[in-house]
Amino acid sequence: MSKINMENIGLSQRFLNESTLYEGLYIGRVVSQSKNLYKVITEKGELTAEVSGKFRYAVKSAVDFPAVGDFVMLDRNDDSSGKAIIQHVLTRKSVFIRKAAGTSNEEQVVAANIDTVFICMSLNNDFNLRRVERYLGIAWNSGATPVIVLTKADLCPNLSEKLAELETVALGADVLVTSSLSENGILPVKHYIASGKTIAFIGSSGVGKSTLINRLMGDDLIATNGLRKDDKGRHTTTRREMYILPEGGVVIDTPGMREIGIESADLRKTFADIDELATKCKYRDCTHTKEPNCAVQAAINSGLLSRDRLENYFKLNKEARYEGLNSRQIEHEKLSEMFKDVGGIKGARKFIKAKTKR
Ligand SMILES: Nc1nc2c(ncn2[C@@H]2O[C@H](COP(=O)(O)OP(=O)(O)O)[C@@H](O)[C@H]2O)c(=O)[nH]1
Ligand SMILES: [Mg+2]
Ligand SMILES: [Zn+2]
Repeated sequence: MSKINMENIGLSQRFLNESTLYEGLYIGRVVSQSKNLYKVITEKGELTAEVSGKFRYAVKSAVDFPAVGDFVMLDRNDDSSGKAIIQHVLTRKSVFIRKAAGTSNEEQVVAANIDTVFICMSLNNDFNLRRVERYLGIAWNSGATPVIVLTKADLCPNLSEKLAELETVALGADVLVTSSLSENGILPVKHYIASGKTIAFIGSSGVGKSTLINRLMGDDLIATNGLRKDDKGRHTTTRREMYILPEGGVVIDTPGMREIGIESADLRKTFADIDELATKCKYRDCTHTKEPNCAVQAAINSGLLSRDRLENYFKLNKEARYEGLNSRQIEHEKLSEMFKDVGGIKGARKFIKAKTKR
């Protein structure tokens, strides 16, 4: 008899169909990852797994490795006689990818196969419209539906003011106001929970993601115990985890992201208002900086659009511009950008030589 209702945790016909390609293997869903070890849930329960040597050899980039939320094919569905081996990752229906901002170009899968992304932001000190725009850009691109979840409403004296500000950036996304201090405070979130559905909680550290999930679980599970309510194994070293909700469906908690870089983003949805304004600019290729009869600048002057929002739009577009280039090209682009004042990379080499001679 199966212990776990796999449909409840998101196993749909689409994944089942794909799994039939792999005869003799078992399907499971990754619930946590710690270095090379994965916790995977199968219909028999939870097991520990690692990827096969062949898999490791074949992967082209970090995002190809299994991540939390992935459906994988395993050589067994119970690890009582040793770790299971992950042979394949099934095609993701959605994926939230982050890139460490500024530093390397390494991309990282935050969560896979999610239906809804809760972009969490607290109503006190974390409240930042520019950050919402950044998260929305990535979320729209992930294939999941973003929802803005405002937390700690109990700490906010000017809610209507904050909501009015948020309205100028949320555009197509729902906005929920929550507080984890009371049962009523988390009601808005419950509408999004359903059997078979996966919700990922994204947002800065300290905004109350884990607290909210604990509330939904009806228990203080996080930071003490993982998926299971029994006393086997504490997942203190794992970085993010998936939880099965008592009411059905699953949620994925993620660690706080201090900075989140945009690799590929769907900025058309995030900044649909600016794109709409741009259609009214005199010049088709208007950069909305100093051209005459620029509808975007006009909107700023009339107070319809905030200057900060436009600046963030420029900034995110510039980051996302690297999309589609390989890492060497990206480095080249970045260096050219960095050294454009000293005559590009060639100039930069001379410049650096001259500097080090001194
Ligand atoms: N006042 C208030 N504090 C909260 C609320 N939710 C979480 N906190 C507190 O905020 C801090 C960070 O919460 P945590 O869930 O760990 O945040 P995470 O890093 O996003 O997972 C903790 O001290 C919580 O007790 C809330 O709704 N109201
Ligand atoms: Mg947390
Ligand atoms: Zn313009």
